[in-house]
Amino acid sequence: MSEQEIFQPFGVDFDLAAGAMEEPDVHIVRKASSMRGHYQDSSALEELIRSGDDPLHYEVFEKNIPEQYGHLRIAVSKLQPGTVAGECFMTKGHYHEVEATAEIYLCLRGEGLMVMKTASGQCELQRMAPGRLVYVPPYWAHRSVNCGTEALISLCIYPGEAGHNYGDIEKQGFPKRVYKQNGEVRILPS
Ligand code: M6P
Ligand code: ZN
Repeated sequence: MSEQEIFQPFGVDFDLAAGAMEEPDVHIVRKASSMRGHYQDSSALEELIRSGDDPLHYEVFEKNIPEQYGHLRIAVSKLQPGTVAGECFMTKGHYHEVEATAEIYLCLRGEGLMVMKTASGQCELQRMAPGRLVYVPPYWAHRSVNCGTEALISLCIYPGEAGHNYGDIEKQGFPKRVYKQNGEVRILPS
């Protein structure tokens, strides 16, 4: 490999208390209307989109790192608190296109759950809280859910070649859903 083709080292600053990546290169915004098909109660989601003027759901801040084998992608995910007919706000969730790739989520702020499933029907949940890291192994689809009252913010690191595969999730979702009623978190079916 010639000197020109070698990717140059760089540093990224984080405000760990705020859970913010300084100077991200990419800012992805998902509003409530991006979540159609994902919540149990689709009319409650439509109502939120209408009455709440399509509120912000979650954001992803990333550095420009090649989506290639050997690299590591760096992202911060920031998921707003709230519920849709009692179901906690969540990300869409995805498998990796290259299924045999893992991901780590280091939670910086908020409280939540990482819901994970395999194509063969296993489903596991892991608690997310500041200072706790969740390891998402290869082959597990993953979705984060905000069970708290402030934004759920995590630093995510995954292989450059991993990619995102939403196919089966848009049709089938995950086997378990997370609700919050009168301040109490419930996972259904229990
Ligand atoms: C994490 C990373 C991102 C991903 C984001 C949102 O920050 O895994 O690559 O885009 O979560 O998740 P989703 O793509 O499922 O909406
Ligand atoms: Zn992922």
